[in-house]
Amino acid sequence: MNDSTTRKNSKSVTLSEPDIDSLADRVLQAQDAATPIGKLTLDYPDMTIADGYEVQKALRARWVARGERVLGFKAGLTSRAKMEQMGVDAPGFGILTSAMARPENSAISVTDLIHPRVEAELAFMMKDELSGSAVSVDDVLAATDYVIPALEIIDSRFEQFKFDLESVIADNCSSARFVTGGRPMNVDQLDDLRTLGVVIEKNGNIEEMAATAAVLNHPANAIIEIVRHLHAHGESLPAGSLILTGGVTAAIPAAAGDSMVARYQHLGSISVRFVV
Ligand code: OOG
Ligand code: MG
Repeated sequence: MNDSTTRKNSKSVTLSEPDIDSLADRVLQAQDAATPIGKLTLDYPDMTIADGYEVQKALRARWVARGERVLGFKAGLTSRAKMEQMGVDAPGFGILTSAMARPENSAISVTDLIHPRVEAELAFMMKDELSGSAVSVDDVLAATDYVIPALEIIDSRFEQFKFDLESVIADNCSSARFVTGGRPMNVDQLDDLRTLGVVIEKNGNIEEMAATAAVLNHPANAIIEIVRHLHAHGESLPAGSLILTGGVTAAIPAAAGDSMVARYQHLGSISVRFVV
């Protein structure tokens, strides 16, 4: 199939501007109507990763035009459990906006979502800007204001939650809602950001558990990847950004009536419940 001679160059944009705009409209419409669509590569089989990011950029422009503020960024598909669950082999990046943020302990309506799933992630709040292609874990930690538990509620716009990397990137990596909570801590208050245990309960039963090293061996590596990604697009990671570094386990489906709690070693717990 895609061997090295036939593999499309993922770095080049191949779609026309009208196609990019119409795909962004298609994804936005699916999101707003909570109605799933086929993955974009069904219609555009030659679409590249770079095309996916162009569609994401057009989607972002539409969100901003209707008043959403960009609060930060998300890395997705950063743990082996997530990659295996979704059948992809590389991380993807997206943006976080004010329309996705929900308070801790809040009731999340499933009526305006298609097939929500919950992920437990370590989130970072940045106090300094990061830029360039050679950022280290120490640079990330020095630029971090605090880390805090997060739950991300993802919701693919694609039928049966099935996609490829090109399509999911165009869909802003399935972003839908997110919650931060528990106990924020400075990184120097924690021995090692790789060895924090996380246990996720659904309706009182433990469903998944992991340590934070599940994310690229160190969740700061997800931020390094985001900074590299931004750098490749001529951007930097601004101070004040919130970053979700990616689910530490496979995502857990949620329906009205479900409650989810993630318990983080040293960082407290965070919960959401789902309603119609
Ligand atoms: C893509 C987004 C994955 C994560 O934390 O890994 C993600 C998906 O699985 O739908 O947000
Ligand atoms: Mg996520």
